[in-house]
Amino acid sequence: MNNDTAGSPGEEKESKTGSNRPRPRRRKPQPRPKPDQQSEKKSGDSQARSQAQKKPQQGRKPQPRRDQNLLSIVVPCYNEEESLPELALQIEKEMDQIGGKYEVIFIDDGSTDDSFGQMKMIHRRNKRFKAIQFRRNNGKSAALAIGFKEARGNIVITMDADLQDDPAEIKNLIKKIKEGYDLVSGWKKNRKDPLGKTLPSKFANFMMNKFSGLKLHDHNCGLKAYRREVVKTVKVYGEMHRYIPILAAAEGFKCTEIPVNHHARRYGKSKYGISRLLKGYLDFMTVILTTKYFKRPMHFFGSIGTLFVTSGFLVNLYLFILWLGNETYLSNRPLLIFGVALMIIGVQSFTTGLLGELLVKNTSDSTNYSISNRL
Ligand SMILES: Nc1nc2c(ncn2[C@@H]2O[C@H](COP(=O)(O)OP(=O)(O)O)[C@@H](O)[C@H]2O)c(=O)[nH]1
Ligand SMILES: [Mg+2]
Repeated sequence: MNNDTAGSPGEEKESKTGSNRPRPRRRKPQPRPKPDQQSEKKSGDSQARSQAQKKPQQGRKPQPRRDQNLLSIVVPCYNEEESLPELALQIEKEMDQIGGKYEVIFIDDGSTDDSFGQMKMIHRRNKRFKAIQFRRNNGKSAALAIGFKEARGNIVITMDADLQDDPAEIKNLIKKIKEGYDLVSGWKKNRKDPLGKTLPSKFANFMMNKFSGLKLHDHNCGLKAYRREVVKTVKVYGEMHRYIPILAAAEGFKCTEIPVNHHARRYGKSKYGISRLLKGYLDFMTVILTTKYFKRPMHFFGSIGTLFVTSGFLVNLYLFILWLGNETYLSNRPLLIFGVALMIIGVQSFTTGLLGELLVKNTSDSTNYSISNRL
């Protein structure tokens, strides 16, 4: 309860009658604070009380407020203690040149080195730098998801913490966003990474271009710029950070890319090895299937089912004709099992599609389309 109950109906009446009794001290009536401003305006013991009430929910913050003129820079970080101080200096220098308000949100994803200690020092020096620390390592997607949730700016930049991305590119990304794009991805045209990284990456980009419908040279560049709506719409989890442009394009956002400067890793080592490739592949399948067929599973499972059932039927028809002509005993033909198996798999795929359709029809989510404007 707020102590600032200025202008309550009882008090109003008394002052109007002009009685001689000493007037109770009144404060100037103040406009009722908006719900999200309330916490800032409370004072004195009311604040203490509200803090005491909040205690069990420590760490839970109200939704961050939007700031039209703010640029948010989200930096996921895992064991990058050596790079952080220099990265902060580079960002500060760049932002001083660009001008305007900005915030940097570091997400320390359960680092086992002193990354968070470095973030603390940077924060002490410059309060525009904020840091969130996960208790354990949750992965880059989780870190980005929290960064996106916390970001208050109208434009959100993401960049790696390892000094491989160049903050000098921020202005170019913003320029492109202002041309009317919702997402601008960096393209490490002259990538300074070993062949063991660049080759799998080339293959992954080829597959993504082939199957997703969105053509980019470098889907998985850490350096990107987003219009706020994109980061508040696209759901990033698992290892989905690689596919944000595809997910955004599937929602109807306008995506493009610009070539960006890339540096060789100076400190520490790369966190992405072969083991993450498999996860990436599985997430890729999920992205393709959900973005293309989420609202119409029958189109996917139904067509596979139909293909299988038809092939099985043709195989068995062929055997049947031979059998009619007394040319073969069916017990001698393994092809029969193949034909029957094809038909069974086909029917199963078909019914899976049907079940999927029923689920889509019955979930409240089935009309959850991303809307850009209303009049
Ligand atoms: N939050 C989070 N960030 C990570 C994780 N692994 C890597 N990163 C960050 O993602 C960025 C790119 O990682 P890096 O190892 O350099 O990948 P590479 O550039 O493809 O070799 C760096 O800023 C890392 O600190 C992780 O598990 N969680
Ligand atoms: Mg890197």
